[in-house]
Amino acid sequence: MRQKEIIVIGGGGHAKVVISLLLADDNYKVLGYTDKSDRGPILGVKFLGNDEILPKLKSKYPRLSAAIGVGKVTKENIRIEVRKKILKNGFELPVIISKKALIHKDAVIGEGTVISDGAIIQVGAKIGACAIINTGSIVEHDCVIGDFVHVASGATVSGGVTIGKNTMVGAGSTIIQYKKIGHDCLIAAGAVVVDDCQSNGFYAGVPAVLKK
Ligand code: JB2
Repeated sequence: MRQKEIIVIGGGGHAKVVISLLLADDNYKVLGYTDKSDRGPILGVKFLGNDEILPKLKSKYPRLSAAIGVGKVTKENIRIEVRKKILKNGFELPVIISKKALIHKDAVIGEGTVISDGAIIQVGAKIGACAIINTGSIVEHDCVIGDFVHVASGATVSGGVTIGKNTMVGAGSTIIQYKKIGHDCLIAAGAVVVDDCQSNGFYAGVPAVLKK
């Protein structure tokens, strides 16, 4: 079997997880990672240089893919800029799914989305592009999750929930069924969301309330 060559953009905590998922997948050969500076080998994967090296890599490996290895979702979501760099340089942006995740066959997952170990994606769920469905989180039936959303480790998104683009669902939080969460929201770790959430809002607590 011919392995697909891939690089990871970013060399921090999320990149380490993405690299571990790729190393566990025989379909991929990880050539290295880029970052602003050398962070040393990550699980044996070498530093290639900063992102200025991307055009050179593309000409050397015309079928090269890239994975977004930057995880933070802030107001200025750097993942959006990293995606632009990847597409501008003509790299493919594959979906990366842990072999230890459970994905229903009818779920739809957009390009560049990363699904980590132990995540469960249920029937009818639709996940946009470049999202992170992190370790041990649950996206229940018929949820619609926007581009660049990060469902952090251990969060539960109950059935029929919709989440707008760029929203961060904090670690261990719960959103009850059929609620509508806007874009660019921050749901704090451990929050329990029982009402709809407006775009750009920061919600925390049990039950979660809008914070000023
Ligand atoms: O444009 C970029 C760029 N911007 C930041 N290109 C490249 N190639 N690299 C970039 N970086 C690099 O991403 C930074 O220089 C830094 O080395 C790395 C981010 O590392 P950090 O560990 O700070 O964050 P992270 O986003 O990898 O991980 C966070 O988010 C994950 C989802 C952590 O909070 C993790 O604990 C969390 N699981």
